[in-house]
Amino acid sequence: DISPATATVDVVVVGAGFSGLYLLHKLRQLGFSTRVLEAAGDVGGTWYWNRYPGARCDIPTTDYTYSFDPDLEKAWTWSEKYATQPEILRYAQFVAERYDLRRDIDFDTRVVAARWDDEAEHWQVRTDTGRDIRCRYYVMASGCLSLPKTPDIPGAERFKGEVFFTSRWPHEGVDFSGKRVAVIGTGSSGIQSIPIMARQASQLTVFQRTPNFSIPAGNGPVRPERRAPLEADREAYRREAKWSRAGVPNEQTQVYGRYSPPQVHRERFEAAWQSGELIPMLAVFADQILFRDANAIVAGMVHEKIREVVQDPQLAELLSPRDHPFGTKRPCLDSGYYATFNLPHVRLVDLRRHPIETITETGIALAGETMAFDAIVYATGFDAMTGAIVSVDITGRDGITLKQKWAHGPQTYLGLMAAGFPNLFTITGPGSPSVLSNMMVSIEQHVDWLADCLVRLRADGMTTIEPTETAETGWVTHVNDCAGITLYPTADSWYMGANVPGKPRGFLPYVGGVDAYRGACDEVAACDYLGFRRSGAKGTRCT
Ligand code: NA7
Repeated sequence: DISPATATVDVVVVGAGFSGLYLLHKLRQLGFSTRVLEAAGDVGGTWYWNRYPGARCDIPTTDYTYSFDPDLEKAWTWSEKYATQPEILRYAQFVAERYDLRRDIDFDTRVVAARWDDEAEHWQVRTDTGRDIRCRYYVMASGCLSLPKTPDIPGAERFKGEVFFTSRWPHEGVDFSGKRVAVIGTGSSGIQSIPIMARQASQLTVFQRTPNFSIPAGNGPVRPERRAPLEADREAYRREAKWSRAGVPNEQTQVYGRYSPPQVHRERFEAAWQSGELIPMLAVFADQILFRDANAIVAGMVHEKIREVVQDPQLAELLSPRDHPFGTKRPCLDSGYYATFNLPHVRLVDLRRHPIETITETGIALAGETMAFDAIVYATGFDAMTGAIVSVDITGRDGITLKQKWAHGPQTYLGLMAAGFPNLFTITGPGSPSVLSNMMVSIEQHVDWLADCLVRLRADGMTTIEPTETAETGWVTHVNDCAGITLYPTADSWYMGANVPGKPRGFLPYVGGVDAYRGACDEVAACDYLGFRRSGAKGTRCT
């Protein structure tokens, strides 16, 4: 059932974000014919789609950058501590041009299905353009936060005014001047965009289901103390990042919140707060993600900060997260978020107390109150980590789909491969550190590991690779055990799949750290691909 015009390549990669771009560059250098298929009209992935006002990275630009080519690093200078979406997109385009990547990318091409042919040992990949493609290795580099969640709010389709999704923002022409605007959702996208929309709109109403922790980004030029270690020894800095907990060099503290005095609490918290960075805030104390009492010290001090900014104490309380420990949902970085609620034309609606009854043709109806709006903005998040992967109909050996296999939660070995799906790789897949880390470091680690793996297969005359069920079960158990000793599973977060109705509950990324994870992946490769079955003309090898 494949069209006669089918092309055949060594590797098909889905997605031309930072994973797909680096993978294409690397595989090309190694002599693998590679085709990248991308649904968008150009490169950039997340940064192509998420163009909402105020969209920025939440990892500093000193770290959210490729490190694989020192000359590339020299050729690009970021303008700020946290880059804006347009600048990050320009960087992706710069990389694509520098390595002449676009000629091997099919844009406006969505992969709809992929089927493993066990006899021919290849994947048949079907796209929505009618052009199909055949490959030996098939890589999902489709991003962790790329499939928007459909707004599960009654009446959403009835609204006649303007509708926007932060995750699918129009390329130009949005102006809220003089308009009554509703924003639903207070995750990172809402928190970044609300202060800017408030500057334009005549009325801004924020519909909050769960308050989130947010830290002032303190954006501006890169601080000298952040630039110094990088400039002194770039290579050493990058090496440290690769072997750090979260992909950004940071002190690994031994200070326990529960065993240290209030003065130490205050000093350490203030230092992290002033850094305006997530990773120091997540590491104020060694035990903050393990024990509620230690976590409450950090959470309590953030609550204080909110009260210092928000003039109305009741409003400050509504904006203060009480339902989840600090860090169990990804905290946000903001520029003036809490202060926005002091403005007279900005209103907060607490959906826990006043749920939406329905969206109407002209606005939003709560019990006892109907509000009229010119525009509704959905900042309602994504089907994270697994959504984009299983949205493609991927059929492995024996006709089982990945969606079926993952019906009760994703099963992977190292977040890289799944038993029953030979030669299918997931970049930053579930069961790898991915969203708990600096994505750039995790992307490079996966791409490098995968490239080495393909080189080894080629050198050994092997044509297939697949994890054993035992290795996969062991890894899944380890991922769950690690999450189980932390507070993460107590939150209704997208890390837990809890934001998508019907999605199985389970901790999706690997919490053991970028350093431990890299060590495990390296060791697996060094031990002759421990836990994998490989086969080729000369037979099968299973270690
Ligand atoms: P998030 O962080 O998933 O935030 C989505 C927000 O939308 C969150 O406040 C949700 O409340 C809210 N939401 C979702 N569905 C609804 C409905 N049906 N009704 C009301 N409110 C709703 O997505 P973002 O795009 O902001 O950020 C994703 C990541 O991108 C972020 O963590 C950074 O890493 C970058 P909830 O908390 O589920 O109650």
